[in-house]
Amino acid sequence: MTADGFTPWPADLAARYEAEGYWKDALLGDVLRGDPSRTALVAGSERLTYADLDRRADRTAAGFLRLGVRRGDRVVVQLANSAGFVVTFLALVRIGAAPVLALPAHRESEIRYLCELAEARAYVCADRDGDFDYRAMARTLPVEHVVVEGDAQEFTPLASLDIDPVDVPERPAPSDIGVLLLSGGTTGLPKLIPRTHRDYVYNLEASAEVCGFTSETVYLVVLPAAHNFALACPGILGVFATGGTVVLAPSGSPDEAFPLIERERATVCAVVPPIALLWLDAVSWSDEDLSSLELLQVGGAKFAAERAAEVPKVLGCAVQQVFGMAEGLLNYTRLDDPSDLVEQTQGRPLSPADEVQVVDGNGTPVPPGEVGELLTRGPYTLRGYYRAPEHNRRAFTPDGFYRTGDLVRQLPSGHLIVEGREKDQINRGGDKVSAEELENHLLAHPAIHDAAVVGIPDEVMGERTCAFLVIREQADPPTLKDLKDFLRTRGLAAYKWPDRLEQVDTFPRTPVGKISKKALAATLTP
Ligand code: J2J
Repeated sequence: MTADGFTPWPADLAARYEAEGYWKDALLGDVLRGDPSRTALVAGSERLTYADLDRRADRTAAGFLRLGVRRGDRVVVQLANSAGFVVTFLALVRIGAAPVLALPAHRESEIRYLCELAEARAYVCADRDGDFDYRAMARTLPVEHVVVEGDAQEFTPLASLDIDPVDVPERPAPSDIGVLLLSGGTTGLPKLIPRTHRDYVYNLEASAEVCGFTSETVYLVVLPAAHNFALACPGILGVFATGGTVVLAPSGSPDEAFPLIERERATVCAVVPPIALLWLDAVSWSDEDLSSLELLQVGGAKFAAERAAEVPKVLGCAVQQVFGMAEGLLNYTRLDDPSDLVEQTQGRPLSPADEVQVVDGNGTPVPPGEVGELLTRGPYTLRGYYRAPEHNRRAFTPDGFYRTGDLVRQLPSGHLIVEGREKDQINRGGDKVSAEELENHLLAHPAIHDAAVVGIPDEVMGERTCAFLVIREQADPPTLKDLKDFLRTRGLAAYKWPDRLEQVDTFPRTPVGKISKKALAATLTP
């Protein structure tokens, strides 16, 4: 690991990725490749051409430079799906400062930690999210500069960074960290994923090619733009690199998304399974014209084969399953795959240079077609989390394969079927909850002696979060509402709060004395 917390690829592999053309001298700031006069971005009432967006990015880059943000700095960015997000992202990567992409749902517990871990030079946020005031939180954060999109109060308005462009003093190198993505997490604290300019450019360009993106593509963003899927798989950046149009929606709710599909003639959208299910239902009661839709990408959590088969019939567009991870490896079903592979698998690796192994508990490859843990390395998969040397020793094999914690089997065609998970994480409709992170917060409650968090099956969300609690003697057991209030006060993002509580006297143990979460989960099934 180098001093800046980044684990590089070994020299021989790096040389190979360069020689074979996966890594080019490419920078994230140069992805705006559309015709200058064409529409690049539609956000609320704003419509920006490629020329407009290019200019806005350069101007805001100048504003960040004036603030003192420089190449090699980190800036925590927490913005909703707005033009401000896109402009801020492009401005920062152009000056070589890495955006740390937080989700709008994150709260003080996550944001403070990210600011500290990344030693962020600045924090960029919206003014509010419903009842929640980001500015009030910002007042307590250990950062030099707070930049606010909207009503900035005492802070720097994002709009004030829009100043005359200047020459960038020090352009980033393609091998620099371009962006820091958030990991779904399996540990007590969130982890950051360093993505270099050149590996992320390869990620988005190769994805755009596999997904058939062209200058005619109109891509509707309904997931948070800060999420890897919506940002670069192929996402917003993949659209920019191929000259199409990005349309930002505030959410995946049919009330908001369907009118935008009709008005903008959207051709592609990426969703998580609960949104796909909602859309399959909503078609019957909504009267918008969705006929422009050509492709629905579904990923983030397992999408059932039966529902995948319904998409073309009900929504009139092709479906693509995407099994991706912010850590790197992306699996896509291909546009010309036979329907059984599209419906029943989660796709195959994007790159010919992706290496995958399916292994048993000893790290030995299982026979072809059998279930095991997925390990991977390749030209766009991280070699280490940012500033996390101890965790990295567990999360990677000695030869640099990332242990995904996903249980899969691989078909002779290379397609993967996700069969389960080994990692201690709940996948709540695509939102990832680290059991350990939630348990640590629960253990801070005065009435709670011990806590174990497990996922329970749910038809819509795939899984929901159940917290098993051992209550201290003589303490009053908290209700679910009490606990949610407690976790809100602790500044934990709401999607990580438990959906259900179960009080127990003791936890079942495995033969080696660890809490048996399997046995706990089994107590809930009839
Ligand atoms: C089952 N599990 C899946 C799928 C992800 C595209 C799509 C998704 C993500 C993402 C992403 C799954 N079926 N189709 O970054 O670019 C679970 C796995 C995986 C974890 C990664 C993208 N698609 N998963 O979901 O970093 O457990 O990325 O390891 O949020 O989601 O989560 P995340």
